[in-house]
Amino acid sequence: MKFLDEAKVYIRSGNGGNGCVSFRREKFIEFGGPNGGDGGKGGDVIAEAVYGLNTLIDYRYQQHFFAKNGGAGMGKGRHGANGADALLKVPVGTQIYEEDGETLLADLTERGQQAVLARGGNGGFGNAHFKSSTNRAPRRANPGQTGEELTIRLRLKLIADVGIVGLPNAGKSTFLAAVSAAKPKIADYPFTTLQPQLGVVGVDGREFVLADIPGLIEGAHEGVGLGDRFLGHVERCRVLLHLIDGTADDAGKAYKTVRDELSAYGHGLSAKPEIVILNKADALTPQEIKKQAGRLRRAAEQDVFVISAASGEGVRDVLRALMALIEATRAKSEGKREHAAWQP
Ligand SMILES: Nc1nc2c(ncn2[C@@H]2O[C@H](COP(=O)(O)OP(=O)(O)OP(=O)(O)O)[C@@H](O)[C@H]2O)c(=O)[nH]1
Ligand SMILES: [Mg+2]
Repeated sequence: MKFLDEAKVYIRSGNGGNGCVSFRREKFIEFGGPNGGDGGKGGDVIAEAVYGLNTLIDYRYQQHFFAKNGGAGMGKGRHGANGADALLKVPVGTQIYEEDGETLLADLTERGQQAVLARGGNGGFGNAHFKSSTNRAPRRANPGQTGEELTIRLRLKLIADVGIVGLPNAGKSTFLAAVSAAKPKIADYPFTTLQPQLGVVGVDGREFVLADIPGLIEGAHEGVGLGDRFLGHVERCRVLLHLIDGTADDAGKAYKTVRDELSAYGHGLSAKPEIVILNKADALTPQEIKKQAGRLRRAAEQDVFVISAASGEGVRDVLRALMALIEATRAKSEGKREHAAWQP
């Protein structure tokens, strides 16, 4: 399936049906009175987060979504039919913005969550509605209200527990392939990965979702390389997995380059808990490992893992550490939620 994380869509809700002007006409019944029914309500345009989608590619092919108009009211007090809603199914993690791309209309982060993007117009009142003691034969009815029409932008921000960041060629995709069933493209040239990839990782009977995003290089926040637009997918991750190529000249420098890009991007990325990994240990001598790990430890100011994504050496320990961190942050955010709910 092709990946697409931004889409522009035109939506229009249904117009309300017109009210009806009509009078009761029956043999032997004089002054039958008004009996024009109300118009039906126009359909809404609704977005719903559904399970099993991880791209907005469908919105490249269909970009117009119109809800149905309400039916007109009729004689004998009959109400017009309500117009059918138009439903936009989007992946969990989709944000919906106004046309400007900045005003957030809805953020669908949970499965089944819905948002009404455009409300259908109400139906007009039929003349039965306007009868009163002084006007017993009203000849007026309201027209239905018109629906809303707008352009919206959908932006998908994947919801993964862990986001892998690093320079190109650090072995991010190799790591994803080693720990999950995902089959990302792996090659020894930079920018092999052009789109985020997801994988589900099982460890000790529990699972988490891992996202591999395209490599970052110096100046990514200014658009160098593939830029930093894919960092949006890491915004919602609980934990960062920072992979550094052990065969690089200076692992500490490589680490700092990516950290600088994360801070320049902002959105709280640099404050996320991070696990730092020296990769490609199989291609290094023990002395080189020591030297590079030392540089990395000093740059990151924390302990580092030494692994080989290619041979799988050390990978299990990393997964365990990730799982523990994820659970710690989950507990924390649940605690926070409870606390927030408790406040009056
Ligand atoms: N020797 C060795 N090579 C590795 C290891 N991990 C990855 N590589 C190699 O490094 C190269 C880059 O690997 P990728 O997984 O494509 O790197 P990436 O970080 O996803 O790169 P981009 O997608 O371009 O950002 C490939 O040729 C891999 O075979 C490792 O543990 N040991
Ligand atoms: Mg890759």
